[in-house]
Amino acid sequence: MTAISRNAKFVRENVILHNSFFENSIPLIASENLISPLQREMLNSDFNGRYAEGWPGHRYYQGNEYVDRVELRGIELAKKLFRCNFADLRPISGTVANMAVLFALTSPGETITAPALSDGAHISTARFGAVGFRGLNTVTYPFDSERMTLDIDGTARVLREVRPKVALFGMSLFLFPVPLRELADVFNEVGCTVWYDGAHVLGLIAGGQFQDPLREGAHVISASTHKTFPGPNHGIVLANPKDEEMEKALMRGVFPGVTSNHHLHEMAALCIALDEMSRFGRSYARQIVRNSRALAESLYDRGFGVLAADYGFTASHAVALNVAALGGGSACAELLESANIVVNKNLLPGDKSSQNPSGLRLGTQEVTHLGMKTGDMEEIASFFERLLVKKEDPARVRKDVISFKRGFRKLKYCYGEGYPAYRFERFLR
Ligand code: DSN
Repeated sequence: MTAISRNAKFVRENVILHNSFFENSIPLIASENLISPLQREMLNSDFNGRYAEGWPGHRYYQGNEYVDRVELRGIELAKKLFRCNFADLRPISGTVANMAVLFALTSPGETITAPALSDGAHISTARFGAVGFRGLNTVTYPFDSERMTLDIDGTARVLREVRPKVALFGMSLFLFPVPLRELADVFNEVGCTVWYDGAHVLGLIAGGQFQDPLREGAHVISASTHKTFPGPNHGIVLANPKDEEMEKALMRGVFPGVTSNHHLHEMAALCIALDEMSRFGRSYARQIVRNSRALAESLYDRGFGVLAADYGFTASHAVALNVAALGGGSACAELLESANIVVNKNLLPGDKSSQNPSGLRLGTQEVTHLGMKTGDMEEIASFFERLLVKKEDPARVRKDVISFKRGFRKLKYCYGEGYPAYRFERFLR
């Protein structure tokens, strides 16, 4: 048998080191998560190497009998879980889902309305992101940075002034629901299609612990499927289309608009995730929100500048900290990483530099997936205090982080509960 090359060994060793780093770390990036053992099986299957362009039953390739069965079942699961008439499991990421919606619902040269990047919107809403790629202009909504949500009157004014064909909502720093209900009359008056980027909060929506956009005025949700929704790295479009034309446009937007093949192994894993969330989603999402509130409170009690303090800190998986006085987002994130706590620096309203913003964004969806409860958030907050406020030696804090994390290496809220979350399966010696 041919021996494994040095390059191949190098790659594998570094992937194993990465696994081990996360096994010994506290993961608090608000856009990440772990997947269940059954989903891993799907990722490892022959679906990985196959093509299935088109809609199930109307493919351009042979060999898709079982792929079609799986995808059709997944579409049904998604429609049931999110109570909608249309689901497309083919977008290969959240940004690709966004591009598909743009392709379907807009034409170059038009103007859409969207939240501003500096207020926590996703890069695909920016001129240098997918919106610009589609050749669109954007008018942004005013933001209430005390409440960390859209300024309702200002947003209504923008909608009335611009009268966009498409109004986009949804954030990457997503602390509170979008005031869709409050704006519903304006949507009707303007006649716009309401599009909700639900990537960050998809698992909370599935678990009934956040807002329910499709019941509150949104026509379309685009999302990635690996944040609070603990599925594979993939995307999804969900909708109650206004008419058949819109449904067809959404389908065409995904294929042939912005995808060719749709990564069938991920699609199969997504089907499992949809089923798992219909069983475990409610308790998982409930615990995520409890944990983020507990984390925010513990950090606030230790003197941290937790945003939206007068408004309950958060109603989602995310917590935002202003750490400008502690050296800024960049320096604080690096210091935390040196003690095996993984977060990201984040723009806060008013920030200009994305390289050195004043914020940190934290998310509790992954630690919750590993079984942490509100009491464990106290422990995490104390690590933050020791590092960032008391300036304790990161090596000492790191030792305690590793020992704390030993109790949280197994998955919860999925089939095969208790499965080792960081298991690396070697096929070759
Ligand atoms: N950039 C991701 C995030 O961290 O929010 C979303 O795509």
